Amino acid sequence: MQEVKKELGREAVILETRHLPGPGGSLVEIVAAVDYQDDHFVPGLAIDHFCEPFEKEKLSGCVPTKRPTGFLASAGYRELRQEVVLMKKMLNRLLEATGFPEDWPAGAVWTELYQRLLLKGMPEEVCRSLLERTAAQLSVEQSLSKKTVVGCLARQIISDVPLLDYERLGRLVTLVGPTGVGKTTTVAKLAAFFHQQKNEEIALISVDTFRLGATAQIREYARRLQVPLRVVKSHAAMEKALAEFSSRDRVIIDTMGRSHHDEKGLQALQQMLPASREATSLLVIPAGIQEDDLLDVLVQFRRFAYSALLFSKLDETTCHGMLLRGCQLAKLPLSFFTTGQLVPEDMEEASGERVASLLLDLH
Ligand SMILES: Nc1nc2c(ncn2[C@@H]2O[C@H](COP(=O)(O)OP(=O)(O)OP(=O)(O)O)[C@@H](O)[C@H]2O)c(=O)[nH]1
Ligand SMILES: [Mg+2]
Repeated sequence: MQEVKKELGREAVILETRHLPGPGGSLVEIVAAVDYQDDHFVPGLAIDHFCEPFEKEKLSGCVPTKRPTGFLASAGYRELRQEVVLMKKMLNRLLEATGFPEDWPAGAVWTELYQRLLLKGMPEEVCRSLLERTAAQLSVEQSLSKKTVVGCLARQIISDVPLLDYERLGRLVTLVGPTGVGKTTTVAKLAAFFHQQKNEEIALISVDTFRLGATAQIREYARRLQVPLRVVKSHAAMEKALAEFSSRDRVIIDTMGRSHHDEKGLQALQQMLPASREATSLLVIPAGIQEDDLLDVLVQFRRFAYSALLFSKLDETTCHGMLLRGCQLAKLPLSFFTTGQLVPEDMEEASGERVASLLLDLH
C-alpha cells in the first residue's frame, strides 16, 4: 500500500490483489486506482504484474500507456459528461412523477404506459413519439379503454420494428460484435436452425484463435452438431476454407470478440473476413446494452457492413427498449433473438410481436 501510494499519490487504493504462478516463483497482480484531482488528468486504472518479494521498479510501469488527451482527458469533460447523464436521468424521473405531456389524452392508462416504456429503457422522445402516434389513431372514447390503447400501441410498435427478409440472407453469414455477447453460442444455434428448419447443409468457419479456449468451444459445438469446421488465422486460410465449403448451402463464420474501442483489433479482424457479395454480417448486441454504448458499437462495427442486428441475452434484462431503439439508430432490421444459454433451443427469429410483448409486458 505504501509503495502504491508513493507511486500514485495519497488517494490511491488497491482494488484487487491476485497471486499468479509465474517464472521464477509466484507473481502478484495488483490493480490500483486513483481519482481525479483538481483539473489534472490522473490515470484511472493502473495494472501491473510484479514478482514477490515486491519489486519497486516494476510498479513504475503501471501507468497506462494509452491516455485520453486534450479536452477529453480533462476532469472538466468528465464532469460535464456526468452532469448531462445525471440531468437526463432527473428529467426522466420528473416526467415519470408528473405524468404525461398535456397534448395526450387524459387518463391513467396513458400515464401508466408512458412510465412503463420509460422503465423499459426507451428514450423519452421515442416513448413520446409512440404514444403520440397511437393517440392520433384513437377517438376520445377509445383512448379511455386500456385494452384498446394497449392493442393500438402494440400494433404501432410492431409496425416500427423492421425485420430481416431471410431470403436475402447471404450464403456466408458472419457474426461480429463486442466480446462475450454470445457470438459463438449463436453460431451453433444458427447452424442448428438452418439445418433443422431449412434443411440446409452447413459448414462453420472460426477466425477466433485469440481467446484462450475459443477453438475448443467452437470445435465442441461443431462435433455435437456434426458439421464441418475450419479454424483460420489469415485471409488466405479463409479463402481456402471458403473454397472447400463452396458446395455448402450455408457457411456460418464466427469471429473473435473485439472491444469497440480496440481499433487495431477491429482492423485486423476486418482483413480476415470475406468481402464476397454472398456474405451477410449480423451484429450481435446484448439486449441490456445502454443507449450510449449501443451507439458506440453501431459506429465502430460499421466497417463490417452488417446488414441486420441480432440481439442476444434477452433473458438477462427486463429493459428491452434497445431492441426497438437499436433498429431506429442503425436504420437496419432485426434478425434473431437469443434467449438463454441452451443450444440450439434458446434462439428465435426476431418479430415485432415479441418486441411489443416485451415492451408492454404482454405475457
Ligand atoms: N443468458 C444468456 N447467456 C448467453 C446467451 N447467449 C450466450 N450466452 C452465454 O454468454 C457467454 C458467452 O458466450 P459466447 O458465445 O462464448 O460469447 P462470444 O461473443 O463468442 O464471446 P467471445 O468470443 O469471447 O467474444 C456464455 O456463457 C454463453 O453461454 C443468451 O442468449 N442468454
Ligand atoms: Mg466467441
